[in-house]
Amino acid sequence: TVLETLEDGVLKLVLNRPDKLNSFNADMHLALRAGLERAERDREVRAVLLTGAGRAFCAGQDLGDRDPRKGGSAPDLGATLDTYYNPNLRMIRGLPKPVICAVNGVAAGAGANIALACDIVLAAKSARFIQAFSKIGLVPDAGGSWSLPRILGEPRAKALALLAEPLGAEKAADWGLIWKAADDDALQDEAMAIARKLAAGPTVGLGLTKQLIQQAAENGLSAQLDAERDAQRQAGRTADYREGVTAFLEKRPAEFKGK
Ligand code: LHQ
Repeated sequence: TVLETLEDGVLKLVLNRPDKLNSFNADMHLALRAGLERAERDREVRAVLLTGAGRAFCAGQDLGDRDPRKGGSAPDLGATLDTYYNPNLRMIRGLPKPVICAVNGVAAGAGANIALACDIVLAAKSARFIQAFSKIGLVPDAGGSWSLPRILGEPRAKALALLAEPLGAEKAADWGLIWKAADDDALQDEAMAIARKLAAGPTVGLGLTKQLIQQAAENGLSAQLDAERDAQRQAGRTADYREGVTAFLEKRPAEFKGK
C-alpha cells in the first residue's frame, strides 16, 4: 500500500491505493510508518519524498472501513488517531531530515493535513486541499487544527474547516499554505529535484534547521536564541560545516556527506 524506493539519498514513499484515492486503511498507516522508520534509521536516506499514485494524493480516512450501517458499538475515533495517525504525524515532524511532499491530486481530510505537516510542499495546479471533516460531522485532525491557524490565521483556517470547500493549489501557494504550485506534468520532476538537492545537502544542519523553525512556534525570542546557540554548536561540529567553509574558500562546490 506504500511503494518505497531509494534513489540518490531520497526515500520516495508513494501512497498506493489508487482505486480508493489512496485513502488510509490500517495497512497503509503501518506501511507509511515503516517507511518513515526506515528514513530515520537508514543513514543512506537523507531526504524523503511523499506522494500518491494515480489521480489523488490522499482522500483521508477510508470511509468504506467505517460503514455505520454495518452495526457494532460506537467507534472510538480517538483511538484511531492515537494508534494510526498521530504516530505518523509525529514522525514526519520529528524526522531530522527534510520531508518533501508532492501533492499530485486531491488531498482531503487527514490526507490534506498529512501533506501540510511535511517540510516542503509542492502541489499540482489541478490539486485541491479539502478540510472535508465537517462534511461528515468530524473535526480537523492529523494536526490540521494546529497548522491551519498558525499558517493562515484564524479567519481562513475557520472558513476552510467549517465550510470544507476545496482550495486550489495556486491559491494555497498564494496564501503561503504550501511552497509552490507546479504544472501537473512537471510536479514529480520538480519535487524530485528539490528532494535530490536536499539529499545532497548538510543533513545534520538541515535537520537542526527544521527542528529550530518548528520550535519557534512554541518559544519566545529568548528561548529561541538559546535553541539557536545549541543547534549552531552542534552544526559547527559537523564534517559538513568544515567542508562547506573549505569549499567556499577554495571556490568550488561543496561535497556534503551528511555528517
Ligand atoms: C473513497 C474515499 C474515502 C473510501 C474517495 N474512503 N473511498 C480520522 C479518524 C477516524 C475516522 C474518520 O476520519 C479521520 C480523518 C479523516 O480523514 S475524515 C475525512 C475522510 N475523507 C473524506 O471525507 C473525503 C471523502 N471523499 C471525497 O470527498 C471525494 O471522494 C474527493 C473530494 C476526495 C474526490 O472527489 P472525486 O474526484 O469526485 O472522486 P469520487 O468521489 O468519485 O471518488 C472516487 C472513488 O474513490 C469512489 O469510489 P467508486 O467505487 O465510486 O469509484 C469513492 O467512493 C472513493 N473514495 N474517497 N475517503
